[in-house]
Amino acid sequence: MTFEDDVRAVARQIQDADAVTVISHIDADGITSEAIMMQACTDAEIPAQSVFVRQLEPMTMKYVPEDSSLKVFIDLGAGQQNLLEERGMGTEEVVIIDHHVAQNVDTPYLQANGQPYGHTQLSAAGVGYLVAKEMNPGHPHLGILAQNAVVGNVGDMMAREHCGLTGPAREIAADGERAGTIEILQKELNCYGISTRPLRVCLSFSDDPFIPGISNNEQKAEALLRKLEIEERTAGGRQRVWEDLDRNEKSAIINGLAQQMLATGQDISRLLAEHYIFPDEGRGTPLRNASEYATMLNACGRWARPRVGSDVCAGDRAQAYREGEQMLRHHKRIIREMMEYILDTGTTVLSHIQHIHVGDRFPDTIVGIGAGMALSKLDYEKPIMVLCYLNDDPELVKVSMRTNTRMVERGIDLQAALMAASEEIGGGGGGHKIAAGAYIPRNAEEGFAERVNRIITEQRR
Ligand SMILES: [Mn+2]
Repeated sequence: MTFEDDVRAVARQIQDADAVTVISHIDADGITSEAIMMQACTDAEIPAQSVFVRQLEPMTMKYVPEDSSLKVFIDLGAGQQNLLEERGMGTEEVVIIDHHVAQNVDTPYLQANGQPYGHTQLSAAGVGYLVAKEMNPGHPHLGILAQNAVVGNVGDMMAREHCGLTGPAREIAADGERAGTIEILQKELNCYGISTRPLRVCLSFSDDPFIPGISNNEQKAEALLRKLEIEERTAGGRQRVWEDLDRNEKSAIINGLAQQMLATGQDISRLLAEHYIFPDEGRGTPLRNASEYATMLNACGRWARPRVGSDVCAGDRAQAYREGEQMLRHHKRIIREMMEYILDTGTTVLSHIQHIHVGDRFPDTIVGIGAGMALSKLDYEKPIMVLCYLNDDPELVKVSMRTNTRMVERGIDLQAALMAASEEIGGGGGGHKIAAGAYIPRNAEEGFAERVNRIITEQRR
């Protein structure tokens, strides 16, 4: 079997279903995945409904209806097949579209997953797109679905490692380009917020790559723009964004940044990246490019309104779009408040990490993002650990850790550190080298930071 065979088999099983239930996850990849599958079912005239869950676990299995519909698990399921087995679900009742590591179980559930075939930079929305394309040849909505798929992939950091999408995910972007719904900008500055962030903010927030003298320093970013004689405002007084700049202005800034990096011996290989623009969206709006679009969807999901995001993906630019914008503003405000709280309160600094406990001041769903933002203003060599209480579980403490690419290059692996430290005390953790989280019992909170500090000390090269 090849990956293409799996995609085809999954598409056939969905096409043969009398009714479908899509079960998906609440982040940008999950929301776009759901939107793609729902559109694919509508176009194939299959009655479909959907369910969003924060995670697929014993507690949330109750949201999966016990009816005769085909259950399409997307962006989840591969690693939780035991739960499907325990529920007594047969192969005729389930398909899985995922990109997470698959569990080995006795029931051979049909699955489309690029991961075992080496497509490691293809998220669930990407696989869902391939299934949708297979279900409806000459698909009327392929251009929009390609957009959704690119947002899901970018939201799941599939463009990060190689400064752009690769493999099948890149081909999906090219499908969108052919359909006229995506514009691929090559060799642009590798930064976030090219459609909405004022220039100096956009430059000073970049930390991958880290630009000495510019990253974390808005005044210096402003000084560079002044030196290069680049206007920060339009004639009408509006703050300009990266997308407003012309070719010459862009190259002047890129050259200026490259010089600054080379002067301090930095590697400039990550200075440029590919961006994915949606030309039908208004300039200056958060849906104008894939990464900012993904932020809006994440905001909807994290504040328990994934359906608002899903409606935006399906094309609603009225009610749902307004609500999405509100969620985004709220999301950014609370994250900023959390960052200010961390900076005002100060972290407890150990030899190799820094930590802070925010109690129940902020929802656990944004603590990791706030931690990352705060770290950009703190000693970057010491990964930050933020602990918080969960309002729905008094027994547990959530731990979020963030570091940056420079420290990962020096051997830091937060996932390994948190997994080792939390498993010793009956907790559990996961994530990536650069960002990881764990849940630990509340009575093991004391001394946990010191435990992680010891592990991180050993990792440092
Ligand atoms: Mn995903």
